[in-house]
Amino acid sequence: MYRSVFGPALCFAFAFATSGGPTAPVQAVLPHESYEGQKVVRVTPRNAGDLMLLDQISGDRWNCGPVGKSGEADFRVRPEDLPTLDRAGIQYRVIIDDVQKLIDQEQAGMANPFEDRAFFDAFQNYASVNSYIDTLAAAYPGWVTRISVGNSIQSRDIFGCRITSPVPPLGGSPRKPVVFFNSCQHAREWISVMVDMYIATQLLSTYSTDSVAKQLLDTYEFVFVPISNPDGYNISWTSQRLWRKNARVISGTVRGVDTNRNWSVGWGLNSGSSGSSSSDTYRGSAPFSEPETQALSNYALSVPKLVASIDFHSYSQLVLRPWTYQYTSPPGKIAFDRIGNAMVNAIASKTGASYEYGGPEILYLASGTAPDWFFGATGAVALTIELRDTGQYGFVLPTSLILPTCQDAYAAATTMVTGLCRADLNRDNFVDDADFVQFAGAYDIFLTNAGDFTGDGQTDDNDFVYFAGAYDSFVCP
Ligand code: 0X9
Ligand code: ZN
Repeated sequence: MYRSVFGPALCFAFAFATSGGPTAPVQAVLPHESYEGQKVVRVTPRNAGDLMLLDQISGDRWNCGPVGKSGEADFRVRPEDLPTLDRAGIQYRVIIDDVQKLIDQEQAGMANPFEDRAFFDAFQNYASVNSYIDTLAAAYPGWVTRISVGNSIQSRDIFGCRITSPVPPLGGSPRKPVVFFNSCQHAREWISVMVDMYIATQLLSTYSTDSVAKQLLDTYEFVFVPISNPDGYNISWTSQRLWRKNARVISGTVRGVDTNRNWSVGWGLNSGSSGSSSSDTYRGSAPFSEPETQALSNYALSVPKLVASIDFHSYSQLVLRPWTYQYTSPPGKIAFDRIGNAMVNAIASKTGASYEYGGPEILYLASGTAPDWFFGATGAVALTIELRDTGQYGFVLPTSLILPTCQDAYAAATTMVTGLCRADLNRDNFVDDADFVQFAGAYDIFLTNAGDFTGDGQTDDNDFVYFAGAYDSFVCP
């Protein structure tokens, strides 16, 4: 029986749901891969030549881009490749000595009898997360609605849920403004799935005791898509633990597209992606060539007013603002900075973990990413969060770090949304006359949703009431 954070009803429902839960009848598409003896090395490439050599030798950079944070990059390599690095004079540090050993430890933990184990004590596969959504919906009828945003290449459901409290939206609006949290575009980043479900769970289970959760669920609707790349996730669970991309077949074999290089804003620009299907950052044949990115973006566009989103990844402990495809500052950078810095401070005071906030200069350029599209195409405040750790375990995080990492993410997510300061339309951190001018402009056009605070897709009298209230407070939180 599972121990449950919700009490006996949900505990029963979850145990039941996982005992014979739905499993997609899709066979494994790739041969099993062993990583025995393979290492992850942290290097400081001196130039493009070093990077090319490392890419050639490794074929698996654990943080995928042209330049690593502080000039560093992590690569998975075979032990027999180390002398080549030595000969080339490339300095490196072994940060993981045997990748397969870590994976074996992870598997051993999973194989233990699940007695008295709660959902967040172990990583969960596609079927378990799928059941968990039903469990949440059953435990909180009227608060949680199961959704499907579409299907993957191999026809797996890209499921999720919408969560809000029964408190009605402002001004008779049919729907509250929406916050969108999606995870696991990258298959091997298992912790991101747990984090997505934890935020949903925590908002619901603390609503009656925590004023922040209450305020958030009363004001917004939250949309969670925990597994944005279900085919890749299945590959990572069944045959190749370190698979990153989706399951796109190219020239007869599953090569995969990096869905986080397939979005239309910035697609293919500035060497922040690859045109080669063998690359881990392959951008696909065209923007939105992949059903997964089509489904997510269409869902986001169907929402009358999207206000914020987080795309969860691992690892490196970073909070990243747009743009990811270019170094040029985004409009409203000052508001991003206020929110991002508040988020890393909130994480530090909640769990003690140290995250860094910044733009592409603290990681690398990545073009065609989800957050650049969310920000560029919908205007929502959009961030990437790279979860734990900083390289000791990388993608193969021990189960003991699931809950602490979930707590990092909950602190970050709630701080982001409470800090939105939506009436600060020009995003200069003050709700003042300049915003009023902008609001009045939107109000005149009426149909634009630029000044839509109620979430009904238009700027009208109800929004004016909201704006007037915010105007009194003047400074953003
Ligand atoms: O490369 C990615 O897609 C993300 N990193 S990961 O290691 N999880 O693959 C980061 C993309 C977002 N941001 C920037 N590069 N600025
Ligand atoms: Zn990622």
